[in-house]
Parts: sequence; C-alpha cells; structure tokens
Amino acid sequence: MDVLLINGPNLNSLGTRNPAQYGTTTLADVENSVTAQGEELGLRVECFQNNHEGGIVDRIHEAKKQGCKGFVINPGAYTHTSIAIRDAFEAVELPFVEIHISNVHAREAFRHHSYLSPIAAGVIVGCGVRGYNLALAHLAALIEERS
Ligand code: CA2
Repeated sequence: MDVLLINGPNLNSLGTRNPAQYGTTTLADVENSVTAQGEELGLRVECFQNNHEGGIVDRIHEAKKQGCKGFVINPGAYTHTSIAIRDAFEAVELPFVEIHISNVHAREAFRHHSYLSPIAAGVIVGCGVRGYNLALAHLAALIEERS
C-alpha cells in the first residue's frame, strides 16, 4: 500500500442521508474513484472507514509499518476534537492531506477549528466529494517530490 484513504465517523452514511450537505455519492463510490485515480498515478490506495478514534489511531500506526507513504483523511467530527489523531500523524512523520466535503467555514463556529490542519500537508474544504481526488493529486505530487 502506498496511500491510505481514511474516513472518520458517520462517513459510512455518505450518499444515503443529508444530501443537501454531503451530496448523493456513496462512500463506496468515493473509494472506487480514489483507488482508480491511484492506479493511474501508479499508487496503491487502501481505504479505511472507522467510527472510533482509537481505531483510526491504530490504523495510522499500522499503515506506517506497512510502508505507507502518505494519507488522505476526512476525519469527520474528530477534526474538531481529536488531539490523539493529530499525535498519531506527528508520530508517524508521514504527509497527510485533510479533506472536508462541506465548507466547514460556512457552518457552525465549532467546525471552524481543526486540530489537524496546522500539521497537514494540505487542506481541501468545500469542494464536495471531488475534494478527495484533489487531495490525492496533491499527495501524489508530494510523494513524487520526496522520492
Ligand atoms: O464536511 C465534511 O467532510 C465533514 O468532515 C463531515 C463531518 C463533520 O462533522 C465535519 O464538521 C465536516 C460529518 C460527517 C458525517 O457524514 C454524514 C454523511 C451523510 C449523512 C450523514 C452524515
């Protein structure tokens, strides 16, 4: 695996509820699209969705051991609360691109702060699910530059 795509809590419901905020594309659609884009870029993408903070922390550490070169992550609501996920990224010392489907800055004030953004290699916000592809394109360029 070269890149791990991580989706946090509730994103398993993508495309099935709240289409006004998050659209009608399902998580499986997103994962298939990013995996196919990775193949075109010569990157093996693995996908992981988890509703638990510790599960995400564990997967970040495991990915490092598996030789992962970087991450695309939509941390969901953990964006706004999780020092543990930030610490995991600091520990593995690999680049990650943070993506949010909605424009969090146009929403409630509690969504304006991210614990991850200050250490992210890039942040994509408010571009809908296309943001996942934009995030992988940026991460691929970073990985290429570092090789
Ligand atoms: O805009 C984003 O991508 C968010 O990361 C989505 C999170 C939210 O807590 C962040 O502030 C912004 C929520 C994910 C919930 O996903 C659902 C998808 C469809 C239906 C219900 C929830």
